[in-house]
Amino acid sequence: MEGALTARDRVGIQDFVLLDPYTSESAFLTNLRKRFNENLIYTYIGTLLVSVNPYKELGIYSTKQMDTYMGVNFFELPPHLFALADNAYRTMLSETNNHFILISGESGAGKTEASKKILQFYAASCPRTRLLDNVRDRLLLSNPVLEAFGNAKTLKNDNSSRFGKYMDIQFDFQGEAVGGHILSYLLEKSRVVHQNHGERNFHIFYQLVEGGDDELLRWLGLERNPQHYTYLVQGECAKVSSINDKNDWKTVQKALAVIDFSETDIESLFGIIASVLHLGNVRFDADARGYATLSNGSEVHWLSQLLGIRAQVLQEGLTHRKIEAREEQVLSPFTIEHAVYARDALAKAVYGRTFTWLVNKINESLANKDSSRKTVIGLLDIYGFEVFHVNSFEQFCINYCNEKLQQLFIQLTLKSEQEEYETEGIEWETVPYFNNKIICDLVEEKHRGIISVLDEECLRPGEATDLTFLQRLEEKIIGHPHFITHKLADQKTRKTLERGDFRLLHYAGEVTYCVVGFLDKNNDLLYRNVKDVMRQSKNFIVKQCFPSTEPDTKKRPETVATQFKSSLAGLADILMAKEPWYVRCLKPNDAKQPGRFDDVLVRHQVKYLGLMEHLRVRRAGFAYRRRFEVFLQRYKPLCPDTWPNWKGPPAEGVERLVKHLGYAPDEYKMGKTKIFIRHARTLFATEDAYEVCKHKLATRIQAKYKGYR
Ligand code: AD9
Ligand code: MG
Repeated sequence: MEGALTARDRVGIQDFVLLDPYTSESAFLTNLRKRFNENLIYTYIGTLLVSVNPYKELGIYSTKQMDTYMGVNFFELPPHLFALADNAYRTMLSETNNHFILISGESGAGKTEASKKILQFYAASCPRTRLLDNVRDRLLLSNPVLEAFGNAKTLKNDNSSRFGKYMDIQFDFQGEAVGGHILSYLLEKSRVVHQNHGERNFHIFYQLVEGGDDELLRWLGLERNPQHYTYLVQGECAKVSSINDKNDWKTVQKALAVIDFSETDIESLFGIIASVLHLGNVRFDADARGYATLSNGSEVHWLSQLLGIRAQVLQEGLTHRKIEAREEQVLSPFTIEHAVYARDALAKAVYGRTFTWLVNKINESLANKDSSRKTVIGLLDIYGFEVFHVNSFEQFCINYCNEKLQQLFIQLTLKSEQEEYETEGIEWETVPYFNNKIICDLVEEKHRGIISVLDEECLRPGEATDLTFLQRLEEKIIGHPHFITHKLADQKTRKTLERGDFRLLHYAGEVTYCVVGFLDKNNDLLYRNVKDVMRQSKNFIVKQCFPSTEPDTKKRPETVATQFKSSLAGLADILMAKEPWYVRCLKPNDAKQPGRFDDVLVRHQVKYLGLMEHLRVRRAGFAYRRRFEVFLQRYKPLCPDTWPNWKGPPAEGVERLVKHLGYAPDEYKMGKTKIFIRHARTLFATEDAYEVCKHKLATRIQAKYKGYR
């Protein structure tokens, strides 16, 4: 029909590799927008999946959809998260190796949703034995529990992850999910005691107050009103229309029961959550000498009750500090300011340690008791890049983490891919890209990096302040193209920078950090006698979180940033040892609304995520590569020359094999040790042929045996 739109005009193309012209950012954006308007949120770049958050239910994750995608080759169906998950799963099974799925994108782009859908897909897809159904449930139900304790409403996302999560799903050789293991990264503890306007504390507090039954609240000494609690009202948005705290409470209760939480665990857990709320309501007055005393005893009464610590001991711990003077210990009273600080530090410590306990407890329940070898698929879902009006130490850590993941992506795709062509002697025209290593170094380099400078300042208690930290940065990092302060800025930039700020030009954009609180948050100190007080607790979990054997080191514990830096390095090692799959999530608008595709916003993300460069490398390069021996071993039944055994050099065998299969000369290249195949679909066609052939072989063998019987 003349004038009618073709389907391709309307819904765009499914794989950017086929985009024409493939170097045009506008064409890329147009394709994304077309598809988004048709509710087609997924598009491939080869085997990488680009996803745009629809901000509405699309009905594309049903069990029927899961069935549709199970066991089907990648390009046979429209792009979908399930296709990627299924392919990772089947490759893991056929090659018996480990994989991971890196889900990235900025805050609110849809990472956590994607990771949940993938987990649901695995839970539904692998073969079922009744015995292991429980593992499946536990894997699935660990999510609502961790989200309740580790997610919160921020200005960017009503369910923002405030911790990083890496989860290994373990499969046995039949492809059955047999266990899992979670690693968590740096929880944003400061949220327990402070929330910015328009943000909330962690979901669990509101769930308990809204959803806990009357008897439970009475037992915990809580009011059914979040407004009553200082720690819950600072953001002035205790109620959020998109969140149903009551229902979520029920889900968490059910989940805890499935993940083996005993009654004692649960009682202790909610005893702690309630204690944190009571702690937040502890007020201080000044006595005649100006020292802090408790305004009233009722909160301490409840704390004493719930934590199983004598009220007198608690009271002393909240208003005094123990100082060691020569041989003896002296109690030194706090000023009000100190007392507030110590109270908040305690609340953060108790919550943070309880979160760690929770992750350990879930891991116990997910642990696979069978020690036989397993293969894993790791799912990485961390906090996305975020920029607020005021950014502090927390954003610095979160954005640094995103910087590291971008670096990993670059290393695994753009850099190593191009280097491999070189070492294998494949002709190749280099694709330039922005390498953010320079920013990672700026943050983490020994002696000169921001973390090192911060740590050094933390070593000068009493002398150093947040502002001296800024001065040191200015002295040490002068001239770095990604670092600006008021002093170092040109006339124009200076106008937009406060004196107490520094600005980093991250891969994903500029962020201005306010240094206030950096030293304190990096030190994360808890007065020793407060720890001593907690050690007396009879609460089952607190006892484990503050063990009496905890080394009371004279040595300084590692700072928060340094610990985070090492745990991220550990994560990179874990990932580097596995085969990668990528989901790049994009946020279509800042209003969290369906049907709105903001060109400027999406273009910015396409740019900084390096999607155009990735497409260029994919287009000009090869989707698959296999060592000659591996390729030959698998596909040798497909060619009479190589079956049953090829005695000559492997490269020659591979050459015979692909010629026999009719590969076009342009479709593959022979490197020094590997064959390179241009399009994934060619390999999938070969894989299909192999499946057919395997089936025929099996039938022939069966027939032969029948003859013997
Ligand atoms: V953060 O870095 O943790 O702050 P995420 O994890 O990237 O962020 P999240 O997955 O939580 O974002 O998605 C934000 C919201 O977008 C969700 O709560 C959903 O309301 C919405 N969303 C995301 N993905 C989808 C989807 N595939 N379908 C429908 C979605 N809604
Ligand atoms: Mg998230």
